[in-house]
Amino acid sequence: MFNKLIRKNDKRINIHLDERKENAQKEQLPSHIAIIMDGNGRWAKKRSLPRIAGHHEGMKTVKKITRFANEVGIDTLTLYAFSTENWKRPKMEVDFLMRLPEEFLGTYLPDLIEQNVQVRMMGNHEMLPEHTKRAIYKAMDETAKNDGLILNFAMNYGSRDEIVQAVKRIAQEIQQDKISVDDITEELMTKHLMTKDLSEPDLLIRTSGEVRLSNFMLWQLAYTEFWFTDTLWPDFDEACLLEAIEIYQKRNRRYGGLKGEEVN
Ligand code: V07
Repeated sequence: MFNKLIRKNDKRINIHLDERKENAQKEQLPSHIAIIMDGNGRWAKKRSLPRIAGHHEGMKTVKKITRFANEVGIDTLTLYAFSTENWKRPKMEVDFLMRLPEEFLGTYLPDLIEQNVQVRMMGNHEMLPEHTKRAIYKAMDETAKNDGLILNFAMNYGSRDEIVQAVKRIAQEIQQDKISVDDITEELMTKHLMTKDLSEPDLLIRTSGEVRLSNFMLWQLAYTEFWFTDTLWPDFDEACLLEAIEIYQKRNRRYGGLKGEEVN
């Protein structure tokens, strides 16, 4: 009787994080997780702090979650760090955000190298300040040969912008007689997106209670599982990521072999 009770508790919430991690690793993990890191401003407001304090705290969460995702055995982590719409924010806030990659990499690049993480970036790089680009390119360069977790930052990224750019390139190739209209397929489109070297996300997480895609990876998320949480990004931790992974695995078990056939 007593034994039974313990086992029941074990099964539910009281399992230690390490044990939950090991259990998750016994099943199929999401290979690529994409995260919309929302709620930094609200986190700061709740504490009567300026918004930038929330962004700074959010940066620490990036470090924590990157390390943990790598430990669990996730292959790719894509993080929405700066959208094409974020330029509309007050200049002071934009300037602060554009300093975060330098601060993050200044502090953590040696750790990332040690953890065998490969840093990448997707988005329209040209419009980023020189100092921001310099820091990120250096990190990409120094981690290019690493074959652990791919840490892919979406910086000045917008999905419609990405799709328009892909269509323009394809149109140019037709104009130059390199390909014909009949060569345009889903596969060709995929090869012209900024994610051409990455798998599609298996799991999308958005924090802070917003239930929108906000122009993030519209093409790539066609078959992705979505998980939304009210937790604000600076409060997001290892247990939250594990919860998302566990829910993903539970859904996968339910679909059984029907993945891709669930419609109709
Ligand atoms: C940013 C912290 C996380 C919450 C979301 C907004 C604020 C890490 C980076 C970063 C980007 C590129 C890179 C290394 C680190 C970052 C921005 C904002 C613009 F190579 N956090 N973080 N970049 N926030």
